Amino acid sequence: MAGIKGIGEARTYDGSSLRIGIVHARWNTKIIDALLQGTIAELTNAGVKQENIVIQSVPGSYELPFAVQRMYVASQTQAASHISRGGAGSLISATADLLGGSTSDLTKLSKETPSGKKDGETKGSTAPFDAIIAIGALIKGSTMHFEYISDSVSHGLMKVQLDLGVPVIFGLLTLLTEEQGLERAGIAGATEKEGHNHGEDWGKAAVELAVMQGGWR
Ligand code: DLZ
Repeated sequence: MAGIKGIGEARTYDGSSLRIGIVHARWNTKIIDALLQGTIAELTNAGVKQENIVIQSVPGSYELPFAVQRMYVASQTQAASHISRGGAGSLISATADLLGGSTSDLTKLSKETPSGKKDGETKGSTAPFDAIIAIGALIKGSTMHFEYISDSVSHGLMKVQLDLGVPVIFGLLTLLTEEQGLERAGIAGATEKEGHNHGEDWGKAAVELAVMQGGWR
């Protein structure tokens, strides 16, 4: 019998014209790396082109809402300046500038594509993101940090998506133990129980929301 959890039978959505951002925390790297892999696998499975997946890392989950906000605004600014200048700029440096960091942390999975998308063409590297996925793993410790960070990040991500009008996928695991995280990242935990990689659900949710959003515009 199928489990009761998960996103259920999802329709298949074509992600081939989408541009998706991923912002992930670096705390609890083993869990994060597996979640990231699952997310990317599902995005590419849905047809999102590798060059249209842009990944940014931040130190911890607390930084996620700000980074998501900056990343989206940078992509909008980049798109606008591309239109006014009539040439391709670099979203990578625009985002890094807005985040106050260097470009070295901003991973681009492939080469830039030509911008100025027409119907049916590949989306270019200067288009605004259609959805952004925020990924983090918070593990409860002996102080109150877990409660404060979980609460503020959840509210922050909701606020960002409603303020900016772009889907932000909630990829924050709020865990009581590391083992819970390993299971939810699809890695065998201490009990050797294979879990389900929640990153796959987040990839699917991003494509679904991004495609739906196209219809609402
Ligand atoms: C400080 C902290 C702690 C204790 N635990 C975690 C965690 O389990 N997962 C996570 O993503 N981040 C953690 N952090 C770091 C905070 O999110 C944040 O990066 C710092 O407080 C700096 O703002």
